[in-house]
Order: sequence, then C-alpha cells, then structure tokens
Amino acid sequence: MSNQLIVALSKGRILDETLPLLADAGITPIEDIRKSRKLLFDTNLPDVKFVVIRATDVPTYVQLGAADLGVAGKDVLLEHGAEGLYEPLDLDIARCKLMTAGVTGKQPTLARRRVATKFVNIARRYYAEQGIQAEVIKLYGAMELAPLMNLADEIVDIVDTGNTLRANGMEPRELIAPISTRLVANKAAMTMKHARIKPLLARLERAVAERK
Ligand code: PRT
Ligand code: MG
Repeated sequence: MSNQLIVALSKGRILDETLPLLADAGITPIEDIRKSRKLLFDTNLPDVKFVVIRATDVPTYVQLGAADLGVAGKDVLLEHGAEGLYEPLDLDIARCKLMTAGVTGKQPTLARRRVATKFVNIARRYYAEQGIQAEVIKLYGAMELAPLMNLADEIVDIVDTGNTLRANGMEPRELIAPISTRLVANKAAMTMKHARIKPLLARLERAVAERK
C-alpha cells in the first residue's frame, strides 16, 4: 500500500455539498474540480488525493482498495452492500428519503405488484420483508414515468420535497430508509493506514459537529 490516502468523491449533487464540508475540515483540492476534466486531484494535504467518480462506483473503489476512503449516499451503500466497507461517519449532507410511491389516490392491488426502480436490491429486500409479492423492474432513470405509462404499479425512489412526485401525479407512500451521505473506509486501509486516516477522520468529525 502506498503512503497516499485516496478519497473517492461522488460527482453530481453530492459533490456540491461535499467540497464545502471538506473545506471546513481543512482539505481543499488545489484546482477547481468542477472546472476540470481531470478525475484525479491533488489537495492541500500532500498525502491526500481525490478521485471524482460516479456515485454508484464509489463503494466498488473503496471495497476493492483502489480508494482508501469514499463519500457516498446511504442509498447507494444499501443498494451495493457493505462487504469490505466500514462506515465511520455520517456527513449529514444531501439528506433525503428512500420511499415507495404510486399514482395519487390509486391503491395498489393485493396481487403481485410491479415495482420500477434503480434500487433493485433495496426494493426486493423491502417488499419481501413486508410480505408483499413484487416484480421488480430495473430502470436507470425517470422512475416517475413508469406508473404513468403503466409500466409499473409503484416505484422505489429518492424523495426530498416531493415536488417531482406531485408534478407527475404521484404521492409518496412508505418510508424505506432515511438517507444521508456517509464517509466509508476500506477495511484493510482502516487498519494499515490508521495513523493517516485517524486525524483526517477527526477533522471531518469536527467539521460535521460544528454545523449542528
Ligand atoms: O446522475 P447519475 O445517474 O450519475 O446519478 P444520480 O442521479 O443518482 O446522482 P445525483 O448527482 O443526482 O446524486 C444522487 C445522490 O444524492 C443520491 O444517491 C442521494 O444520496 C442524494 N440525494 C439527495 C438525491 C436527492 N437528494 C434527490 N432529491 N438524489 C436524487 N434526488 C432526486 C430524486 O431521484 C428525484 O428525481 O430528486 C428528485 C426528488 O426530489 P424532490 O425534491 O422533487 O422530492
Ligand atoms: Mg443525476
């Protein structure tokens, strides 16, 4: 293992909240990530580098040790599975909820329910726990469209204000899990690089606590 600490950051909306938090913790990239086409960035800390990747790839990078630490939504972590990962800190950013939703006022039938989602593992687990027979249909985006087009009876998706659902004639139903962004760590790195990870974790813990 190298002496570097590689931190995998989720691009997209999580990144916009992660960078200010990292800055509060005293860790800043030496160039503007959002203005660059690069994927690997030096920071003001000589032994810390950022990689900026698809949110859904962060658990894989950290689990396999290509990155030592990562920043990812709990939704992504629940869907991916936690094997080989520690989750030492709730960064308390990008809060939202994983919910089921359906067409407003239209009760789901008792028969086998068709559920469209990109969170197929979460959905299968959830409906099985509820004792509801479900046929889970994998989509990659625009889940809100599926019930309107009669592709599905329900969706499992992220809800924040509920505006997206309402705009499409849908309503939130059951809460599956409250979601926030987490710091994850490779299990082996947590032991082997403990001396380097510990102070970084302490800085982040302080930055999160100072916001409360
Ligand atoms: O774009 P890409 O396919 O790469 O991935 P992505 O779209 O999943 O990434 P991105 O950048 O959208 O970030 C997603 C992560 O942000 C999630 O994994 C969550 O942890 C977190 N997050 C927080 C959210 C929201 N809030 C959120 N509101 N992710 C998505 N939404 C979407 C939701 O899918 C729905 O379309 O916003 C809409 C709902 O918002 P309201 O306010 O209308 O209810
Ligand atoms: Mg997106």
